[in-house]
Amino acid sequence: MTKRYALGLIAGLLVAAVSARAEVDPKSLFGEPVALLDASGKPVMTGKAEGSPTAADYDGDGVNDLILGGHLNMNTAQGGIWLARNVGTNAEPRFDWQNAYQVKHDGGGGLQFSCGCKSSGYVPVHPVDWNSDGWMDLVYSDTYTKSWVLINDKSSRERPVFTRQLYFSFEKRNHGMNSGGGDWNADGVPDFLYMPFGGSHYRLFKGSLAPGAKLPRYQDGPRKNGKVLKISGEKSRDCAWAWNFSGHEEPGRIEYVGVGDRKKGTIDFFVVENGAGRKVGNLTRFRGTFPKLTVCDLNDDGCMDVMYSGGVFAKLDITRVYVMYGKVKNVAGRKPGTRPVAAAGTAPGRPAPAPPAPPAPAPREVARAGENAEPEDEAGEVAAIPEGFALIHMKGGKKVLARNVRPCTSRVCYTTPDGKERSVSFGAVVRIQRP
Ligand SMILES: [Ca+2]
Ligand SMILES: [Ca+2]
Ligand SMILES: [Ca+2]
Ligand SMILES: [Ca+2]
Repeated sequence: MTKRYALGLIAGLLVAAVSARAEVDPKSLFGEPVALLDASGKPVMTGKAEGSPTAADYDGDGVNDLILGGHLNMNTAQGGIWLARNVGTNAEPRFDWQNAYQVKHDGGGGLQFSCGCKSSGYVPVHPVDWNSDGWMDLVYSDTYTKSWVLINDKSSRERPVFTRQLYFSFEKRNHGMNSGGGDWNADGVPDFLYMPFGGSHYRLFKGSLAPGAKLPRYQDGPRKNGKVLKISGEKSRDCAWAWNFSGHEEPGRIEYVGVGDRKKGTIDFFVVENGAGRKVGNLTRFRGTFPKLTVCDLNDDGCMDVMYSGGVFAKLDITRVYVMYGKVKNVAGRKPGTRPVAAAGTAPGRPAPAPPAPPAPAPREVARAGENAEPEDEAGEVAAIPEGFALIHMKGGKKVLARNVRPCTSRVCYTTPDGKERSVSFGAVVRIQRP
């Protein structure tokens, strides 16, 4: 073998190795779809056509709750937004859909609006903190006329009432103006993606995170403030949510999860490289038509997850809500007052690239033997909840300090500070407060 030939061979192998690494196997990034469960352990069936799910901790108990935009039922063009508390844990969520709260606004009426027609209007919802006051606000779209911001009036954590203000008006009212979200500019902060005219182009409203804020806000309207993202080739036209899913994103590369074929219900993985888009592969298929998806870290394990639901004119059974838990650590830890840490060689705010990891067991609340717990004082108030513990607020005002709080056969089980195993019915728990 000549020296020149050997060098050429090595160079060729290196190129092949780099190319092989650049191509992601989308299915390796996520677990199999899991149907979300209700408080009794049965799959949540929303009964809301074209349900668009996401999650955030709206009541501030440290556990992510379910947020769903959709139609009032399976055969109407009227839309609304519902909140369902997570009465389980982040690792083992149970959503109290039976007592889902329909979002109210401006004086207390249930928010209800036309979202176009019965079969194609949907209500994407984004949890935000628009005014950085620590209370969850919402951004939503009615698909056909406008996007709106709902500002939390801070009257109730559990049953919030919002004041509605215009985000921006759409350019026409005779087209389905779709939308998506996630991080499109590689700064680690979710953005709002406007996909007008059935996704004919993408317009980006950048997200920002105030110091100490847990939820972002987006760049202000009007519509023309959004920057057009030029993407040639294949792209999702219904719903597109970007993130550094593989942990390997480089400058000029965007990974996103989108609805591929809405009638077949396919949810696919796409990559944009220097403005050229392509579908890398299929992730899953929703059983009904018109699925809608979002990305969020539902189980709060630092790996971005994909949530989806959908269905119209169909049996309730179709309206389940699914999550595909992410397997790659790609969400920077955000504690109050901190920002995602920029790693060397990555864009600001990006977590350090990490190779796809094997599925890790979902994080559990670890019981720490011998840890001193703050006792309840006479007034029933606990000054500070020690790390690893939660405060269970019971009906009637009783509060119990507990660790290892988890759902178990339609009850809430927990361990007392002195190590005793106890349980209480879901119905007796008002909320679970974490430090
Ligand atoms: Ca919560
Ligand atoms: Ca707020
Ligand atoms: Ca961003
Ligand atoms: Ca996750």
